[in-house]
Amino acid sequence: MVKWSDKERAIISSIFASLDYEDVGPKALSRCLIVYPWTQRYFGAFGNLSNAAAIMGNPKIAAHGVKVLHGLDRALKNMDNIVETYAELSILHSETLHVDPDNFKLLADCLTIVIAARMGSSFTPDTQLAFQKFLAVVVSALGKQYC
Ligand code: HEG
Repeated sequence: MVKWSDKERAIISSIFASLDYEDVGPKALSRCLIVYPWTQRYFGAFGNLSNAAAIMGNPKIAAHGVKVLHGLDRALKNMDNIVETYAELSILHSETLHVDPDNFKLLADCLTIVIAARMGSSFTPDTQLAFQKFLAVVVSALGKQYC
């Protein structure tokens, strides 16, 4: 089981406490769809994704970005039990949505970049360590029900 130090817990809580879901969620998801265009295949029913501007201005993508970030709240509230917390979401992505689990890491990296850009110099190496550890556990948990 993953161990979290008090410092890591404090850093992760403080990132989420000041998180602007409506800004960061859409930016992270649209960045993922632009930088890794093959991830667009899962969003065929979301309307116009024909270029970067269309993706960034697509309201369905924006709403889904916010939804994904709120999905991370569950991990935040259950940091000592992330695998079980995400069991159902993992099954959904695997068996219903057929999302290649490699894509979880790509979205996590986009989220790190968007948050780092917003936080600027306060995104210290210690902050990055804690946040990427958190996302690595999320990515691993979302991939757990694939086998
Ligand atoms: Mg997923 C649905 C969270 C990565 C594609 N995703 C959802 C939902 C949540 C969620 C909470 C709604 C579930 C429901 O309706 O019950 N997703 C989530 C997280 C992460 C992630 C936390 C990783 C950090 N998702 C992800 C990636 C892709 C993807 C990488 C594809 C590249 N998700 C996807 C699709 C849906 C969801 C296609 C269904 C969207 C819809 O039809 O409304």
